[in-house]
Amino acid sequence: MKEKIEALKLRFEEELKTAATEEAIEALRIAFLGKKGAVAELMTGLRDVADKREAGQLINEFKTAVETELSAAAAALKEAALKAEIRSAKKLNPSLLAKREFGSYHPITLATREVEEVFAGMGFTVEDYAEVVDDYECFEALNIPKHHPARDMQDTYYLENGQLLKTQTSAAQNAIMKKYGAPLRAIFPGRCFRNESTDACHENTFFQMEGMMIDENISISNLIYFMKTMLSEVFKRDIKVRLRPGFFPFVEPGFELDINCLICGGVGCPSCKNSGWLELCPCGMIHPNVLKAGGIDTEKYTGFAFGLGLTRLAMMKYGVKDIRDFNSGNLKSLSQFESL
Ligand code: FA5
Repeated sequence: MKEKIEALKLRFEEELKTAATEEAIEALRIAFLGKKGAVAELMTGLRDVADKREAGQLINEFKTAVETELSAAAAALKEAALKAEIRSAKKLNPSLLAKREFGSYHPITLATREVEEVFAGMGFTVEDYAEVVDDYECFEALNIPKHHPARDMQDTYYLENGQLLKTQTSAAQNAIMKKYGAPLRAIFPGRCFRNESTDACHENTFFQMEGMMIDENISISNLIYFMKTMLSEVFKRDIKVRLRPGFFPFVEPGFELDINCLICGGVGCPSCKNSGWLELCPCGMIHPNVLKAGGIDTEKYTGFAFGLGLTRLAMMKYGVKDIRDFNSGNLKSLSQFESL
């Protein structure tokens, strides 16, 4: 009996080494501990043994050892499977699943974040400002007194208390100058409103991103450098731009910065009003009256400002032909940006 048990022990150890699956372990359990298994056979063989007590003890010890080793092997197998599952779970991107269930970022949000990142990398702070402002902030502080013809270009929606929905992010310039003083580098994206008819490149509600840099010796070269850097970082390819004189009462000199229409490649289409160019980012050197209104010492400091048309930038970046699609709430067109 002793020899038989020793032989079975060896066989068990050998077979256990190769049992690499739950099924193999279960088969081993049946082969050794099952009703017709090796241990049951040993028990039957007890009849013919002289020292039944000692043999019975040996069989029990063997049975316990087999049970213990089998459950340890099963536990080790489970742990290995769990570890493998955790390893493969790393490759799972839970945000993608969430996106599929809950929607995705709006392309204007994506464009805004990208531009913010570019300017943050160049030391600009990102500011937030109200959508409802007063006449002083939106016009007077910007060198646009009452009845100035420049107001005609920016009709908006007025509240009964005289406040208005801001027509331009420039409306925050005065408050931000007063908040930080000079030197100053800030960008401030925001929603703007204009009471005007819409077409493929005009909306009554759209986004701009204003930028201001005020310091000693700031010149047009600084302005051109920052505009070029922003455009090349955002579009990540060569695009044609043109700078031409532009009139805004709050800058002197002022420029219109246009980009070649990326929808039609410059031949002309409804997205660029058939001109091949899209007005994207007017800019200029901040007018001394505006600096003074913001409490800046004009003897010491100069600065530039720009008003980037963020919604138009998103149009060009993502190839959206009609600006009105952005506010349409049309999930079919907006869901295209899910993977961006
Ligand atoms: C302004 O709003 C000035 N505040 C910009 C500025 C800031 C100039 C600082 C100088 C210094 P404008 O009205 O051109 O300028 O608008 C700026 C940009 O906003 C336009 O080039 C265009 O890209 C975008 N934009 C203007 N109106 C609309 C509209 N109705 N729909 C969509 N985008 C528009």
